Amino acid sequence: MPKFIPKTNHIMLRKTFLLIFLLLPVLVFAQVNSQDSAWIRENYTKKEIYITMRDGVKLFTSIYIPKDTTEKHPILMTRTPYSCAPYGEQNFSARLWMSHYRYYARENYIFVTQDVRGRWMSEGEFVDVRPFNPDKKTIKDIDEASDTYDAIDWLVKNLPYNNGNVGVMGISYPGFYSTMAALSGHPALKAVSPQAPVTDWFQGDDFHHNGVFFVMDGFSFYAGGFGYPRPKPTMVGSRSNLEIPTNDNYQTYLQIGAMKNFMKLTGDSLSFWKDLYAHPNRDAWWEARNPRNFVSDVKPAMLEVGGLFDAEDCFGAWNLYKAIEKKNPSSHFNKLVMGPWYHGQWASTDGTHLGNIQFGTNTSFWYQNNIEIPFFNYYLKGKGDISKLSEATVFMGGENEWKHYDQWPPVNTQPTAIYLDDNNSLSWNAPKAKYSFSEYISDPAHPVPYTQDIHFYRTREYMDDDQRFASRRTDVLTFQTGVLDQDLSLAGVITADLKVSLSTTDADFVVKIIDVFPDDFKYAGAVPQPNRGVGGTYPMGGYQMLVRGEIMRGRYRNSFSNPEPFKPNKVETVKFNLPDVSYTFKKGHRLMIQVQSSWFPLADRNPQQFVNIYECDDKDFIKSTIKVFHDAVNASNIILPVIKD
Ligand code: PG9
Repeated sequence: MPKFIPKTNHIMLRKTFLLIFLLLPVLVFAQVNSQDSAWIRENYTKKEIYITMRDGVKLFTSIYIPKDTTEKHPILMTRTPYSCAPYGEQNFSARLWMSHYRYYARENYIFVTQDVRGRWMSEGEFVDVRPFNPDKKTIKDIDEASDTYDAIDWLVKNLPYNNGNVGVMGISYPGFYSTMAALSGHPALKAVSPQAPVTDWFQGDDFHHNGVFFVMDGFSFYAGGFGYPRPKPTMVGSRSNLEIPTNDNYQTYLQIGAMKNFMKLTGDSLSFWKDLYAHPNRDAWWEARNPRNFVSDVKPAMLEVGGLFDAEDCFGAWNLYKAIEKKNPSSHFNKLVMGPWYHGQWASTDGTHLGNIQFGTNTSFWYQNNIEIPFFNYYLKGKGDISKLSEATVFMGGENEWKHYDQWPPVNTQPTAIYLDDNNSLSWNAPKAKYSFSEYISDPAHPVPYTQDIHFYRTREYMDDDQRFASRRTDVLTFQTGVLDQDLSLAGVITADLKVSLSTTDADFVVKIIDVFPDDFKYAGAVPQPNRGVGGTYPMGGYQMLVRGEIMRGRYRNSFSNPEPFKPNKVETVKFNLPDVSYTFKKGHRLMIQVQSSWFPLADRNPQQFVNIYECDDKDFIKSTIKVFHDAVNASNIILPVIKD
């Protein structure tokens, strides 16, 4: 007779199995790691040196060298503002065995990490996103490209057993330094991979999207420590002495209030923070810090990599690739890889999901082993064949498949308008009503949250989070199609073309592209949902998945350099781009568009008056009644990059 297990134990049993299911990979990974760690320590030595730049400034450089002297080895370098740590020639970086670097180690790469000028143990003065100087005349004319040139020159001339080939790779801010490396012009530099590269901090990376300040990321990063002066080389990072309550960042940032209050908190010590306040509009200062202006005549092979759900530098990956593609001959090797990743996830161990959304396979491992490592092996070791790598390798969400294109956007993509219409609907045909609009009151005292949960920090998962919390707000407009009778695949940039009027003289506009799952949707099999606890499940039926969101400061509707006030109650066009997407709305799903005028505290609040947002007072924040028109005369629409078979 089968022994019946009491019901309560069934639950315990299920949780135990799930715990093992979740922990097993960790246990296996830990075992692999200890083997890799031991192997690397046995087969590598570490050197710490100063390399002297052309102007005499010395940059601290950490070098891991294979003990193998039977052949010459390639050099893979990262230049970083985030430190070469751990310092000390006996202390090895865990990245060598915790990340996919362990595969490069098995190929006997020489690893070089360098503290950029003015950071950590390097000498000199740090300048945020130091402008590239295309007209360097004397040894005093330096930039990050010349520092890279000087570093590479020393390495290939002085490192024993190097094969004379150098690659540079970096994620995020190190991605910016990778782009600058590509402009160095050193003949030994054969391959560069800017990954989620900081590219344009006004237009779409980290600090601003379309001129809207991303206050939570910016303040926590700069006031959290990065922005403080570093008077002399140090192994100890600068820390903030600000005591900011962070148990609920929506409440915290709302209570701090106007941007001028943040400046009071930071005081006079954060020079770049003051620069941001001094350049509220797109100007020459911002153009000088936009590498896209300088990426012509790029010599190394380029591999731009980014995450479709990257909350920090999704813009940089897409748009650096496009700029290099546009400014260099078609024969130049410049390829793009965009996966279903958060910021840097492609260099981690798990590319299977983000938040509640599953991607079916370990996309990070696939990318590492099929694209990045073969790319550097080909150009730095002359090993393998990279010719079969497509121009653009882009993961198609919704279908959960990698797609391989000869160009980006794909040749069969057709910009197609979908129109906001009456009854909260979306239509492929222009509205017929003579006069129709939807309206809401945007109240800066009660801004629309960017996520439904309470958090200490900005989450990664907001990029594909459930938007049902927003749909329920009266200050969020929601429009959706009927149930799709066939798949709808989008690949490329999305353009919002809104016809609006305000009762005030300025406002922001957020447009969100959302996949509405069927009410009976659920993922097959047990799936890890770490943000819902072990064995926790989230109601995926009816899930409103954020596919892409973007914000636009209305004052810049005609020019990012010359902002203009709205005339109250006059209908005007607010047209702006959302970063590229690669997503299929499956048959049985719906396409939803949400429109709102705040996204807090991701983005700073607009006082909704034409005032200097960096100087205005809390009392200047006022409500605005916003009308979004959808009629035959003023037909708000979203231009979608539809793949036509
Ligand atoms: N792109 C990230 C960042 C840089 C600077 C400020 C805020 C974020 C990063 O380098 O991780």
